Amino acid sequence: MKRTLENIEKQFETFQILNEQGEIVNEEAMPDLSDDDLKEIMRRMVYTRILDQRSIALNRQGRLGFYAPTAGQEASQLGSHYALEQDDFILPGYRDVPQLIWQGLPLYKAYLFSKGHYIGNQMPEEVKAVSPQIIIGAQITQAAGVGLGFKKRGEKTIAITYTGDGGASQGDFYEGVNFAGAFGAQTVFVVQNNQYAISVPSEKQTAAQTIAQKAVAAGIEGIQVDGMDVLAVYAATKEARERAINGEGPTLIETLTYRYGPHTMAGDDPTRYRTEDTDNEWEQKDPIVRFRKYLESKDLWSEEEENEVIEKAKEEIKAAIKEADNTAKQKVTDLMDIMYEELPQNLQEQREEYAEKESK
Ligand SMILES: Cc1ncc(C[n+]2csc(CCOP(=O)(O)OP(=O)(O)O)c2C)c(N)n1
Repeated sequence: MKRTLENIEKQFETFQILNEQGEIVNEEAMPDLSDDDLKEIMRRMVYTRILDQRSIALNRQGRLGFYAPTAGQEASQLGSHYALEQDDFILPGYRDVPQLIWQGLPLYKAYLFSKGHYIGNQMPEEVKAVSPQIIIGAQITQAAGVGLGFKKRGEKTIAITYTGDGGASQGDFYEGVNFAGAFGAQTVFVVQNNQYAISVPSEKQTAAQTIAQKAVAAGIEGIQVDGMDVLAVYAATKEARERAINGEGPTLIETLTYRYGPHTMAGDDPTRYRTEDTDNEWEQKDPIVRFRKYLESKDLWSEEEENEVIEKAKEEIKAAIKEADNTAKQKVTDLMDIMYEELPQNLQEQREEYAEKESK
């Protein structure tokens, strides 16, 4: 029995294409991406790093509400998202706002979500996604269902869901991957293993050496990827997507990554559970630094281009927070109206009362 487990664990080696020095170390796995694609991926990662820095500052100024920092996870988030097609459907967690932005969610709406405004939870029709899930793991079972729906309708689209190592410790995770495997759902499960569920390290959450190997018990394919390597994350997701739409079943992708900042801006202090050495070790693996080195070696990137992205991000962020600030405050009657198509009698009476108060 011990040998069986050891044999399984040995097979889950970390998939990498671009090493920390920005060199291609796995030529045959290199995805087919044009120079324009490579540059676009870099633009998105740089933009997202700025978005994170500005969002943290806006939160500290009291202009945003709930915010979960993303720096360090750009390759996991945006490499996987870049492998999607227009109609693929995202079921994100609270840290996955960047994927929603690149899926087409207007930034001011992301900011309204942060402020707890109902408009921030209303996805525009063309944005194939639900709003970020706060209940850990709940999106995993939903993604299995959405992926099964696509299969039943014969659509060549997938559902992709994101969670963390903590999410992979929840019962919903096991139900979701098992169900998806049993029914051949067109779903890709991405677990961004950023090493901690708030303060609990992943090794305290599971005896398994990898999260990827949990695919084995569900009878689906699983892969552990260097989550700081945007090319590896892209290639793994692309392949998982192809397999899903070709009737070859769902895939579990574990990306090894790190969040540089606190868990959220609501008072978490990472110095209480992480050492500076660990932080430094992970910062050496930075996804943007290594991708920049790679692009520069191919003469595809310059400081000037990077500064252009930074300026554009800053301007768009400024406009978005202004628009969010200028959005009318939500009222009690708004909440009633968005919850019900037809109000029950007792709420109808209350609605009238509130409408009266709100009109003053
Ligand atoms: C069902 C449930 N239990 C507990 C919580 C409180 N909680 C919020 S975030 C979190 C940790 C999640 O960690 P992980 O899935 O690794 O994601 P990360 O925050 O690292 O991205 C917990 C336990 C919750 N939101 N939902």
